[in-house]
Amino acid sequence: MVFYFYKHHTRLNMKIEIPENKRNIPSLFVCSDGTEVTSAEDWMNRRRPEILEILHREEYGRYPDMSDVRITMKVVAERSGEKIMNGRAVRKTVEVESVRNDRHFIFSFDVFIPLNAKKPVPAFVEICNRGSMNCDPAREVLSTFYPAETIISRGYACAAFRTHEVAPDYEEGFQTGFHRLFPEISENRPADAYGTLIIWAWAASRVMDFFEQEPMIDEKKVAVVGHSRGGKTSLLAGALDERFALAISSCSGNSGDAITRGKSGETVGQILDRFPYWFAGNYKKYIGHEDEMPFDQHFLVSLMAPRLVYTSTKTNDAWADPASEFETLIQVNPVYQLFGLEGLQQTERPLPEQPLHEGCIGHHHKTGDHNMDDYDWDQYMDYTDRHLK
Ligand code: GTR
Repeated sequence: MVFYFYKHHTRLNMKIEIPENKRNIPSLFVCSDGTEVTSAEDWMNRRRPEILEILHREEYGRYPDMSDVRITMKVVAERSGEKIMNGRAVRKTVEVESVRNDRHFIFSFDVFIPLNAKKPVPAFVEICNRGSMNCDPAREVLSTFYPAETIISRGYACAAFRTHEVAPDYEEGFQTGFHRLFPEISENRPADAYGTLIIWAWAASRVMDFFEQEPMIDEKKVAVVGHSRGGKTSLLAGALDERFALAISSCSGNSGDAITRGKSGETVGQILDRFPYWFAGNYKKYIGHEDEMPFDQHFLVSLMAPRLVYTSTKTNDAWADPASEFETLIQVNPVYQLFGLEGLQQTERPLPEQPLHEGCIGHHHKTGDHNMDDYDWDQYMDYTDRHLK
């Protein structure tokens, strides 16, 4: 289907190309009252909030009412000098404390900011869902999962937080970390109560709060990055917090960047069998009934428009399913066209090692296994150099 309409507020007589719907996924463009979205304003004012609501209710859950939570943030340590990245960066350790009645919880993150910058720099927030050695603030252990030295030398600031400090990544009845603040919800969880992924996304927003206060970081140019369960979280963080200019998701697959209907590899049943606590209870309704979901994962990625989104996959990651991951981008592409923007530069899936960097939707597919490594990071930074610098 191709339809044309004229938008006064953007540059062009836009052509919106709706891709073939081979997997029978719900339309991004038809609102719940049956009317069609015809402009970028309509998307932002009507359809986007509906999509967000569906994802909260059916898949990821909602944030609790946080109006009685007092959140304070402080820099508890600041170091620079030869021992911190050979004198190239300052390291700030930030503690975020949340207090509700007599309950509180703290998590921390470390920020590196290049010292030679003449003006505020763009920045990355890494959601570190792996062991702390993958984002070691002391930089004793270096990992390509978070190449902070390279990020600094390319003129960016970066921060990483450890998901397990925010909310545990195992089933423990929602008792520790963030969950400590809301015992009444842990005891009697509504079917649309927050899962763990959305709480990790909340933590990414707290890092953004710090960036807004930090004079040497340009908070308008921040990318949130994550891999696998962290990649599901980075898309969710970008969807929920429009302060992020870019969301980068590595190998996020099921319940992340891959269309669920017709997907190979991991299913909704399999993810919920191992990680039920990542999601709202309502998601269980769709085990074995994926065709009845009033959404699919293109809903999640579409929420980034008109901001930037980048996904990457690996040839051997059959569990995540690269073809279904790319299908999501094809389906989201027309949302960018609605804004008069180029989404995907091509709708054929690229060969491995042929990154797509031109449009607002970036993507690469690399030879290898389920991982986020230095090749991926080089691509992410090439893309941000081009679109954010
Ligand atoms: C897997 C899970 C995937 C992905 C992965 C990871 O076991 O089934 O959805 O999140 O973990 O985070 O590495």
